[in-house]
Amino acid sequence: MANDLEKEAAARASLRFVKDGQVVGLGTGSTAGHFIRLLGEKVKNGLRIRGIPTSDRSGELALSLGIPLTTLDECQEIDVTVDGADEVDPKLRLIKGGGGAMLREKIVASATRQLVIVADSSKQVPVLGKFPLPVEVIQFARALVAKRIAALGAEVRLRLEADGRPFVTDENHHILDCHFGKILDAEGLSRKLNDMPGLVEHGLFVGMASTVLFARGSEIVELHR
Ligand code: A5P
Repeated sequence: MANDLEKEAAARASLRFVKDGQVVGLGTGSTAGHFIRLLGEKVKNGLRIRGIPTSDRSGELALSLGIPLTTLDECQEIDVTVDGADEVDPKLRLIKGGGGAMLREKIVASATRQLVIVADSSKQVPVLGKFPLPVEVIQFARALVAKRIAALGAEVRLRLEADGRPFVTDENHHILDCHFGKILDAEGLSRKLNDMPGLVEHGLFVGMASTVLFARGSEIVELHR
């Protein structure tokens, strides 16, 4: 619960990065959900923006709040995106994808001028890797990719739903949660993963976040890259 209050506080602090007339990337997860709800209030009060959601569920939430949406087909330049993260290191490198949306999240982040990450204090880490790295794979290639990632030293687990069936992403792929332990070379690991055929995307976001807003109790800590 304390974490949820921090998540909401961080989301509230990010509102000042959103300006009238902008195209806004809408992240996914509980912290981004707070942001979308708060943004919905601003839209009701007259703020004119268009949102690009990073998941079906964020899109549905935004529409339910009256936030107008656009798509990457219509608009390839996003002014600002506000999204959550599972871990953030001191160089603002991230692990994302705990909610399974990192493929669209990374695409939207790559088209964004300013990526603002909002997070509770538990997400701030000295080194990435305690949180298992989510990797999205084409179902056909799942076992092969799992074997190749295991050869890099990770313990690899297929993400499952509560009923035991594989979790399926918005793009109809599966997710492998990869326990690497401390990731000391995030850039190098990112490159190795990017080179694996059948691997669609992974949750290492390197050099993408421009600002991170951590809430620690009622205080907001702001970091810039
Ligand atoms: C969604 O795929 C993720 O990248 C989320 O941004 C991340 O898991 C953080 O989620 P919470 O805000 O729910 O902690």
